[in-house]
Amino acid sequence: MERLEELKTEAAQELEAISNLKELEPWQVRYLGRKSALTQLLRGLAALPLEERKAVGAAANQVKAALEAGWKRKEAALKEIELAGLLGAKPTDVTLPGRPVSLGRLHPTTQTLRQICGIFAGMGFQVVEGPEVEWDYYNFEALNIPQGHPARDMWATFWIDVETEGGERPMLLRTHTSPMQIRIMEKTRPPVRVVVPGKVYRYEATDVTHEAMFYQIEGLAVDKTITMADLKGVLLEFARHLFGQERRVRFRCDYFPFVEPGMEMAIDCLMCQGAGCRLCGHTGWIEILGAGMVHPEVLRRVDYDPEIYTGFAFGMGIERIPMLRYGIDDIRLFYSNDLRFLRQF
Ligand code: FA5
Repeated sequence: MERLEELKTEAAQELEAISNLKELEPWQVRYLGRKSALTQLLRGLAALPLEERKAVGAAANQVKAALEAGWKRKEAALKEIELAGLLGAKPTDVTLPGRPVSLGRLHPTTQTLRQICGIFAGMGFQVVEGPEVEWDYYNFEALNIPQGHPARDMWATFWIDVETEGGERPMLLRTHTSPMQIRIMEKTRPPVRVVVPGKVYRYEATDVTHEAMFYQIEGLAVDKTITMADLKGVLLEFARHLFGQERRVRFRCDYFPFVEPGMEMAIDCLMCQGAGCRLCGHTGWIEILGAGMVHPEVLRRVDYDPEIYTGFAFGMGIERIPMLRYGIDDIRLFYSNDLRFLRQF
């Protein structure tokens, strides 16, 4: 009991002398911590006879409660002093305006891609992505464009240096998203209905409508009864969703080795509504994509029987769409990271 009294007085005196929060912590450890004299004393209680144990235990708990209360009071007082010190040293002007937080934006290409994927998702297409570094096999060979085929010249290619015994160059940066047609069909059985957004690369001099890196989105549908009418219906629906319900579309023959027949789709000019202006080169029409029915040779390559299955595919450049919508006259603005351009979207 005496030791308890002593402890209480000693602790109170020391607490009194403490003048900042830093010194308070060791005090707490010394008098209330797991190794403190008080804790030891409470542990030693078990050795006492029952009557004494009760009395000493109660007294010890009272001392403990008193020390804890003292500690809390001291802590609150010290915190107040510290805060007052801070406020006094550096007055805060609460009337100052807040610092502006600048908001980021999605790149116009990202916005367009998301919107396009959304439209096709609404028609039941799955969104899939694929590699930008591709094999010659997928980018050309399996798409019915063998070595030496003149159509290879349609896609100026960045080749990748890899050593092979025969001296061929089997790797490249994909020149279009069409290689994903093969990769998807190799892995799945019909019905297939996918769109593939992604970056593609062309070894070309850039100008106002051509970049060396740009985005495309590929579409592919294969099933038992797919016809050209399905292709036209899907693309018309797409064009009206994206460019407005009053849009008209035009299909004309075009050549791509992996489709038969092949075609290009144009929409009537957004600026002149088809009358003819600078934007559409006075034709009234603007081409936006290439498409066609999947070539039987391509289907055979992935082990789809062309007597049973038919399909359509299309591929379109993405940047040209916001260019049309917002009257952007140079594609190179998209990836030159000029914030004055990007902040407008
Ligand atoms: C193709 O790339 C074919 N894979 C499209 C296709 C897919 C046809 C499926 C049939 C079936 P093309 O090379 O025309 O086709 O490119 C398609 C679109 O990409 C063009 O209409 C154009 O919008 C865009 N494009 C082409 N070259 C560039 C370039 N250098 N910079 C920006 N956009 C380009």
